Amino acid sequence: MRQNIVAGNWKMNNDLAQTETLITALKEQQHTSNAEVMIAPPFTNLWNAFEALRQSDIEVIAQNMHFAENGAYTGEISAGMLKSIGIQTVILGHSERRAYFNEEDAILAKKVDAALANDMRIIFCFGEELADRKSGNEEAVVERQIRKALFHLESIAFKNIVLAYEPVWAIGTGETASPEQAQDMHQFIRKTLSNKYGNGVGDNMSILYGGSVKPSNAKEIFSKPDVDGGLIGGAALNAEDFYAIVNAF
Ligand code: G2H
Repeated sequence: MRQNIVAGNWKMNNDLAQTETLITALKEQQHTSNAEVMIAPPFTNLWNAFEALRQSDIEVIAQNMHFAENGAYTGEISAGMLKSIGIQTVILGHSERRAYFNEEDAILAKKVDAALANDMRIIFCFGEELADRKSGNEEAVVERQIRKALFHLESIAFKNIVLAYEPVWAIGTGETASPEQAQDMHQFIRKTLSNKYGNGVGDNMSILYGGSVKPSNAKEIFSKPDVDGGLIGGAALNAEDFYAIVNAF
């Protein structure tokens, strides 16, 4: 079902001691909204974070995984490994994975299948680059990213998927899509899903916005009818800022 979600993507930040400090600060924050809260620390800190937050309402999630179950994939982590330490949700398709690690649509489709086969929930990220928006191709690019990685699935699979629209030009740049730009694209995404699978899938999909969300702009972005929350990078590294965003509904 559609729900409000705020997920903190720590990216490659925070060693073990820093993770413990940030989690202590997160636990001291008041949670006054109805948003589900998630944090995605680096792999090395997942188990400690999971243990530290076991009794809390913060879900610890992973930033990535490999599509294979196991085998000769040096440096990689499988869905089964994540599940074995209690991780239920994984971010897939982040633009940094696409840009720096050559994760193309076909690879992402395999990762999606592997996560679903392991009963994991997915936060699936996508979004256009600046050149796409400048040439008016943002909807075509987003439609293609969704179609190529997800449209081989049965509609039932979408129960375990959350979408995160992250325009690449707004990631870590300080530049944010305007609330209207986010709303327009989220509405388009919902319509794209409904056209393929029927209104049930489109209407029930949680669609997050990501890209330089901060305490000062979260409320306005989250107030848009088709925006169900955010995937937060930089501002998730500070507990007060993160909870200002969590509570911005
Ligand atoms: C987009 C976002 C989190 P930031 O990558 O996924 O990062 O909020 O730093 O733009």
